[in-house]
Amino acid sequence: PQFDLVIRHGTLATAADVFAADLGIVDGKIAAIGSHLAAGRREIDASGRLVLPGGVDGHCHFDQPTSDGSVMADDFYTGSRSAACGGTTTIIPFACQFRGQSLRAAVEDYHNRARGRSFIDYAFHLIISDPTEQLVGQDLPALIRDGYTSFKIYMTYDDMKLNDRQVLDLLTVARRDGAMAMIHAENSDFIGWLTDRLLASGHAEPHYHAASRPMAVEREATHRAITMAELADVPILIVHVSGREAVEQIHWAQGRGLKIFAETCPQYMVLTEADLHGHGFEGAKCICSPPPRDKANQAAIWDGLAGGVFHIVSSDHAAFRYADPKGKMVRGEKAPFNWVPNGIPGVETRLPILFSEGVGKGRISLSRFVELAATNPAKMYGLYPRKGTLAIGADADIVVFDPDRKVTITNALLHHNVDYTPYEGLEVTGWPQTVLSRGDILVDAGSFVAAEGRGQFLHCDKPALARPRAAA
Ligand code: DUC
Ligand code: ZN
Ligand code: ZN
Ligand code: ZN
Repeated sequence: PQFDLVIRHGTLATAADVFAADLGIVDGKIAAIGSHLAAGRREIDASGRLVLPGGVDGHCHFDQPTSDGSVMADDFYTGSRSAACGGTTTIIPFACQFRGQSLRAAVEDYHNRARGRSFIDYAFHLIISDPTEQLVGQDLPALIRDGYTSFKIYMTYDDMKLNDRQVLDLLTVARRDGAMAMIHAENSDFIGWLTDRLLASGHAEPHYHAASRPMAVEREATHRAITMAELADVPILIVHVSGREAVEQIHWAQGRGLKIFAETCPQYMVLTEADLHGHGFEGAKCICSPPPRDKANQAAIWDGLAGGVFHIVSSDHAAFRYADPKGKMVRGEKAPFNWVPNGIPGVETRLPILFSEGVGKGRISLSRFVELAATNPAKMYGLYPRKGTLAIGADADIVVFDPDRKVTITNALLHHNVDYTPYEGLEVTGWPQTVLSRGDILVDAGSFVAAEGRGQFLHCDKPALARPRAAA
C-alpha cells in the first residue's frame, strides 16, 4: 500500500477551513490530503467524525516540586496519558527554576523527569524565579538558542515573584533574543493584604480564596504587565485570564496596536466562585489562581474568545489530590485557604469542554476551536507548522473526534492521577475517539494503547509572534 495509514471519509478542520477529505500518513507525517486516496496498510473510517490536528496544551504543570510539602498528582507519565486521552498530542509544561538554582540545572532536572516517560511530544517553558546577572546575560540567551524559546514570569507567589524592574530586564532579553514572555498577572501585595484581613476576621474557609484575589487584583497586574511590555517594546502573553476587567485591559492595549496576546482556560468558562463553597473543605478542589469568577465574567471570556481578544486556550493543569496529606490537605482539612496548594486538573477535559461549550453551543466556530486549541499554541511557541495543523509534511498528530458523543464527565472516566475532577457531572457533547501521534495510534476507538516513553522532546523555534512591532 502507498500509505501506512489512511483516515477516510472524515470532515477535516483546520484554523482556516472545514472540508471533506481523506488523509494519508507515511513515516509519521501527513503525506496526502485528498479524495479517493490509495490504500493504506491500516485504514480508519472517519465517516461522521471530525479529523482535527491534535491539541497543543501550551500551559500545564507536571511533576513540578512545590515549596509547601505538597506533591503534584501528575508526572509526565500520568499527565501525558491523560492529555492523550483528551485529544492533546503536544504538551508544553514548565521547567521551573528555584532560587539559587541555575536555569540550565532546572532544565536538566525536568528532562530527567520527562525522559522515557511521556507518551506524547513535549517542549518546556522556563519559569524564571531568580534573574541573576549571569542568568539574564548568559544562561537565558543560551537556552533560548537551544530551543527553550518561552518563559513565564510571576508577579505573585512569594517563591517565584519578580519585581517590575526584574520583569523589565527579562522582557528586554525576550525582545533581543526572540523569546515569548508569558506573564502571570496578579498583584502580590494586594493578595497579601486582603488575605491578612480575611484571616484576621476569621474568614479562612476555602471559598475565601476568591475574596483574597478579586478581579481588581488581576486587572491592576494585567495593566501593569501591558505597560511593561510597552516600555520594553516587546510582545507578551498574559496567561490564564479569568474575567471581564482583564479582558478589557487587553482589548484596550490591542486597540492601541500593542502585541498583547492572551490565554484563558476552561475553568473560567464553566466554573464560578460558587464552586469554591461545597461541604466542609471540598471547595479546595476548585482552588486555582486566578480563581473562577461569576456568570457575567464567563460571558466576558466567551466574548473574548469569539471576538479575537484571546489567542489560546490552555488547561493550566496543576493537579493535587484532594484527600491526600501530600495534596490539597497538606496542612489538613481545617487549613486556611492560603495554605491550600493552588491548581486544578484539566489536561484531559480541555478539548471536550471547549468544543462542547464553544462549538456545540454556537459561541465559536469549528475553525476557531482548532485555532485556539492547537494552531495558535503551536505558533505562539515556535512549533508550527510541525504541530498544530493538518498540512502535508506536518507530524501526523491527529484526533478523530466524535462530535455527537454525549459524555457526563466523571472522574472514573479520566486518566490522570487525581482523585477528583472539578467538572464532575458536567455534560459535554463531543469526545476524542482515536488519537494519533506521529502516526502512532495512542487511543484506539477509546482505549489507550500507547507505549510509555515514545514522546520526544521538541526544540522550539523562535516564535514569529514574539517579534517586536517594528520587525513584524
Ligand atoms: N495557578 C498558577 O499560577 N499556577 C498553577 C496553578 C494555579 O492555580
Ligand atoms: Zn500562573
Ligand atoms: Zn464565596
Ligand atoms: Zn500555571
